[in-house]
Amino acid sequence: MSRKVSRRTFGKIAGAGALASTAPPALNSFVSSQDLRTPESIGTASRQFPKGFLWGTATASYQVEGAVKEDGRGPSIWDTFSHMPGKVVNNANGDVADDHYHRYKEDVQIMKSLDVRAYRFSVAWPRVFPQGDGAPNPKGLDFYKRLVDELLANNIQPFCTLYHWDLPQSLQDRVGGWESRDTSKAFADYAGFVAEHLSDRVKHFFTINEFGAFVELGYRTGIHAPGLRLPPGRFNQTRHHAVLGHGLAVQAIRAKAKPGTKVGLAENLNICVPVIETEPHIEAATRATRELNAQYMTVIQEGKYTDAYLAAAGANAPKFTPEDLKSISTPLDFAGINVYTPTYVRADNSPLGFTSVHHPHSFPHMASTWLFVGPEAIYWGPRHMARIWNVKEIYITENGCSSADIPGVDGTVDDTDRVMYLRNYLTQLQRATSEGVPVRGYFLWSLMDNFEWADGYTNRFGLHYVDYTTQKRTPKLSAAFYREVIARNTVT
Ligand code: GBH
Repeated sequence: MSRKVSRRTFGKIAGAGALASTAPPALNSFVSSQDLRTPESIGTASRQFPKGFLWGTATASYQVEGAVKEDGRGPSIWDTFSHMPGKVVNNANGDVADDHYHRYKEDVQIMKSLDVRAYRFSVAWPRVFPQGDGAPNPKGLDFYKRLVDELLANNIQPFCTLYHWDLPQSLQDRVGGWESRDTSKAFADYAGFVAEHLSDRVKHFFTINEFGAFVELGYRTGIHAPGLRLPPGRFNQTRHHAVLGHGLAVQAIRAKAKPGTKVGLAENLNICVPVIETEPHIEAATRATRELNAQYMTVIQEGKYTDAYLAAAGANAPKFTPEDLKSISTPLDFAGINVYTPTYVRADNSPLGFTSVHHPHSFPHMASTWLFVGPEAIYWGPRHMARIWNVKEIYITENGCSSADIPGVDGTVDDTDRVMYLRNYLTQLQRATSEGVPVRGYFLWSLMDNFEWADGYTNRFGLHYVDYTTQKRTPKLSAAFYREVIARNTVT
């Protein structure tokens, strides 16, 4: 006991300090202007977000809406896929999901209770064009008009995603989905049509959500709809058609929407984080970000595929024309990135000058095993976007996590791990904005628990717990946390 200070002794010393009229000298020498004994000293001005920072939440059509056969909606590839035995955990599907199609007014009220100022939702393409192309279905579009009106009446800005993976089944059947340029063109026509009819009330559109997920999982590994495992040549061509669809959609939206409408995308950028923040590793992470996003964000921003990607693909490289590249790289008004996990990168002497470092077995992750906790990703993601491609307006279009949420006897969910996750990511996001990285807003994934694709209903990402038998929504501890963040515009 001689040299170590026991906890109890330390408590006494600290208590004595708190009672004294001046702070202990040791603290004074580090902190000049703050009294650490007051609650006000926690969450100081240095943790503030810029004035007018837009706080929001996000969802996607198939994950929340349900009502899959209502008002003329056609089937999507996710209806088909989720009804195939063994594709989704517990053979779950989105037939009902959160029943948001009928409960959207209640859901706008739970947004209101968080005091979010923005909501990112997606339009189900097969509600608007049940066959993907051809005759539109006005009743399908009407749902989104009602939703948007409800949002605006509650002072919440609508941000509309046009493709969050629910491709009309008819396009898959008739032309092979994104394997065909016909789908790229049909997507542009649909996007233009929606923008024409919603841009009187929606000012921000995202074309496509996460090329890096739906193309890879749907057409290469087969874990997502349509469940294909294409050989490399056909697969690279599919990637190309997806970015082409994005570019053509940007042009169609510009042609049809009201002046002042802004258009961007929401990509799960492969975010390269330097293993140590020293110049060589930072430069390596910057090079890596271009190369590891070559098929999607890089070609969209630069109008060409990187030499390294084309060389590595060889005979399997996508076939394209110069006009394709021009369409793909049509300038955007803003970029959205979905931020979950980091890819750690270090500098080396290889031809490309970097290596990505695997997560060791002990690396912490959330309830979803892929969701490694790397808060620095939300600092480096926007920083790379601004530095590499000079993007002037950035949104975090998704960030959040799954947690093993189990309600207590009184129904509350104390998701302290989600609060920990969010606090750490927001701290890094604030670091970015404080350095002048132009991040304008943040959409937390998700407003409420929902259909988590191949994981069914097992992994919950919501700020609100959803009881799927009663459809009751209950705010979790993280909802109270997020409300405070918004109210104070600071990391709390
Ligand atoms: C986003 O994807 C989606 O946009 C959203 O719809 C989703 O609900 C949310 O995040 C949470 O997952 O099965 O091991 O191959 C995030 C990026 C990419 C993460 C694919 C899961 C599959 C891992 N996703 N990944 S694995």
